[in-house]
Amino acid sequence: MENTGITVTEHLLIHQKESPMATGRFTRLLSELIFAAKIVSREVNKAGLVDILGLTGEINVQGEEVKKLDDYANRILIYRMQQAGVLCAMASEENADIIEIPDKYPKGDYILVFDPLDGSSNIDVNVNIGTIFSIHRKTSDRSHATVQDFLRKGSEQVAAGYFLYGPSTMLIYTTGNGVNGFTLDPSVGEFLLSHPDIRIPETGQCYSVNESNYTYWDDRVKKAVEYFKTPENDRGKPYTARYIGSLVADFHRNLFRGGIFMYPADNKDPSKPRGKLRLLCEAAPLSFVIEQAGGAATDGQQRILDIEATQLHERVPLFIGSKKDVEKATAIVSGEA
Ligand code: P6P
Repeated sequence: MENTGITVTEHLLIHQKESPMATGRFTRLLSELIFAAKIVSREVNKAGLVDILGLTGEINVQGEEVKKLDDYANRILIYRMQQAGVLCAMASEENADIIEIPDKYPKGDYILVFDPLDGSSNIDVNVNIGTIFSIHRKTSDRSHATVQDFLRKGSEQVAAGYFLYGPSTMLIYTTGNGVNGFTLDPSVGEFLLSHPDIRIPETGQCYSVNESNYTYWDDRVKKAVEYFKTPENDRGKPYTARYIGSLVADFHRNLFRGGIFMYPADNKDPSKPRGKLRLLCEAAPLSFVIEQAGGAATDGQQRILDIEATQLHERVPLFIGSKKDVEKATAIVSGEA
């Protein structure tokens, strides 16, 4: 059993030989992400005390009202990461275009995509929210990164994970050698290894989906959701319904308890025929984590990590969680069962 209580840096050093990713430059990238997350965590934890819960009055590229904490988290991440000297460019769920690294800062060959504060609609009701991140290496020989450098398959990610701001602040991430969980100890300001080698149960006990979209689903999606609601399934009893409405929180619970999260395609909003969730900054990083933990993730037809993005803010249906549950849902949605 790995010795819990070590810091992220110590953990990276111990596993240096196993993970080609654990280079000094990657360690610097992760350290800067951690620094930014500590600042965001501090602000989230006092969000109820200062006038930061209101709206900025601005609208982001997704057409969603930007809450001050969203905007704050986005600015902190961009500021910290642009001066880290390890990125050639980054992209945020809050920004329409890629974010170049100013010439005054040194550059590296990592590419970072992030959702600065996912679950933002829950900020002012004090529900868990999170920061999701995805890391690629630039492979093109272009002198400057372009959006083309971001339009990759999720299987090419070199690392991915999320920070969860809840009763405790956690970091869950993978570099392709399993998944480890670290919990922030505010008294020392360090993320300490608390959940080594996380594995998701092969089948779960809960299903997570926003059933208010029922009338907008096609018949196969309705049949797949029904499978989890009735005793006519491989468990012989209904799964428990659990839906927080904050992707990171729902994902994190299912990662430890087992189960399936679904955000299917729906015809609710003609501008979002493939559902609401974004491929590059939500589905792909969480799919890397779930597969490394022994789970699975599809868009109802194919493996999320096999999908090559065609645009920066591409949306994708998402079925993610316990391997057997995702396989069953995918078989039904794709018409194979
Ligand atoms: P709905 C939050 O805004 C978010 O992007 C995810 O965190 C969450 O899973 C989803 O939207 C909830 O969407 O349509 O069920 O409210």
